[in-house]
Amino acid sequence: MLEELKKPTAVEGIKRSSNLLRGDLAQELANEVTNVTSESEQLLKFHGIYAQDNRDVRRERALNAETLEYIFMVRVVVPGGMLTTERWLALDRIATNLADGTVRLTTRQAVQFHGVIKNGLRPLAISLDHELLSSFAGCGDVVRNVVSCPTLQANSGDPQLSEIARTLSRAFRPTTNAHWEIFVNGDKAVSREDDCERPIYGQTYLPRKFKIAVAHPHENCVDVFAQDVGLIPATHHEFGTGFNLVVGGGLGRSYANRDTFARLAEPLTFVTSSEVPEVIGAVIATYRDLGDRTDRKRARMKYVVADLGLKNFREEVERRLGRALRAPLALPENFDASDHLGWRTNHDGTHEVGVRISAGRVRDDVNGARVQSALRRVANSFDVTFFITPQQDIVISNVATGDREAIETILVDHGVRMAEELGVVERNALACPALPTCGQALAESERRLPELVVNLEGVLAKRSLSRRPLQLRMTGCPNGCARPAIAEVGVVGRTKTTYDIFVGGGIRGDRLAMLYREKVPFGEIANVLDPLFERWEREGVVGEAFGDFVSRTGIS
Ligand code: SRM
Ligand code: SF4
Repeated sequence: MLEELKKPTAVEGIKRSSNLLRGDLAQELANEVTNVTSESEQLLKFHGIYAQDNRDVRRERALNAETLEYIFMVRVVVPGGMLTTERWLALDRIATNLADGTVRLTTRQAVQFHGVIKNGLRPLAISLDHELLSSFAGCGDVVRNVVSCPTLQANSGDPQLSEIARTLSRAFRPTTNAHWEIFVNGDKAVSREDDCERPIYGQTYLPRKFKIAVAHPHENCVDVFAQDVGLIPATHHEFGTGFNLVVGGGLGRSYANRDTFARLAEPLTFVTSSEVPEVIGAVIATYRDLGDRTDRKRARMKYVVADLGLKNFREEVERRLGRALRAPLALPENFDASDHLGWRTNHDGTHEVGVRISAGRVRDDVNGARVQSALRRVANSFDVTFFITPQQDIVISNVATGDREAIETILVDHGVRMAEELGVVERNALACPALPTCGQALAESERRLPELVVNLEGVLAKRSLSRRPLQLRMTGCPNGCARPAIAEVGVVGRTKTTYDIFVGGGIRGDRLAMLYREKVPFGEIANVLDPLFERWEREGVVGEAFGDFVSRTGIS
């Protein structure tokens, strides 16, 4: 029995026999059926593609004995969230021509298309390739989109720092030609014998996904402690500039498996800039060798670090690196988090403006802001750079002084509200996509975020708290894609109509939130939180954030 439990998962077998991520994908993409086999579903993930179905019509179709409405989600890799205007316009066109019309910005600065049909997958990959973009390695058991603070990239004045997301992305991108053969240039599908993969991945890649983020030295907008590996710029008195490297973070949990938990990353070592790829490589190799390939729910690196303990994990990394790691430096004391919204002036005299995108969904609302048209107009008219933020928003950067007013006019004319007009909860609210696309969603998230924001702002307004920022993060299940486990208020789908409420995290991202109430109906969430707001109003010290207050005083 024990032996049986210890067998590698089916996904391990699929990877091993896939011929470096090819499997039967080419044949399946060419056939008439609208979905793919479950084996191909697993391989598609490595190509940045998720097989989904429209859950809004599941029941109706089942009642009519019809097949599911199969659709695909495609996640485009955008290291550091940086996009030229040409690329932005290409993504916008692809959304219109091949997906559901919306561009979905993710909490890891990537872009997702929803509602793509199977026949659209190759045209979509070809369109991306024209812009030197790709969905390859957007998902799957590999290093995912590397996240980096937009300010670090636009404003550090240090080319190594501003390019680090792209440097790391290149360093750990899988090298198999499978994606280009199958999706982009089908004619070359004969060359597979010559193909090879990075030794760090081999034939079975990593046990699961692997996430890297690079923070600003003073702004933790990337949630650096929620990552498998986080880098925080620091200067060593002896070795000069480099990074504190933290390991073992991750936020996903499963209700079905009590042995799963959210965990914050811990400081492992100080590395100089030139050592970064090598040391992260040794960390990944450690995870590749020691990660649990028998249970995908417990296969993330955070469990290796938690099970071994940091000291033993460190020794494993050192063994693979072939030398001792330095001690980490002290973490920054004044770590805060910018939401990047509103105008600011960069060191080089250019300007940038952060624009809030509700739940990262770029589209024109019928009765609201026409943000998609506004961004299209800006991208067509000005020589600027776009950064997607880890808060699902957009920063229009590199704005010349002479263009600032015209850009603001375009935004305002399209009904886009500027930072100072946003509500206190609205401004810092995140939500995952959940229904109708996500197969794992237990409850609504993105679609009900606006209502929840209004409810919470209403309750705060009844008190004298209507000007106090509150960070809200909502997800449709405990996988935690909008990082609710470290939020001031985390609302996590539990059943179709109820949510678990977590409180006490905060914008510094260095504290896990506590479970406050379970199975709360959606309509009662704001009222259930109100007694805590009442105490915050009455007992909080001046300027104390809600999460800090709850963490200091506890919950009951
Ligand atoms: Fe996520 C799975 C969406 C960031 C933890 N995530 C999924 C899937 C692919 C559902 C699935 O497996 O079938 C979701 C696609 C839904 C859809 O319809 O689009 C999904 N995750 C997202 C995005 C789009 C949320 C968003 O609102 O932006 C984010 C895309 C990131 C990207 O561009 O790569 C996203 N996911 C995260 C984060 C936050 C982060 O990385 O900073 C987390 C928590 C951090 C972590 O990894 O621990 C996260 N997603 C998960 C998990 C839990 C993993 C685990 O450790 O168990 C799953 C489930 C899984 O992998 O099986 C998951
Ligand atoms: Fe889906 Fe759950 Fe992630 Fe939301 S948190 S996108 S419901 S997996």
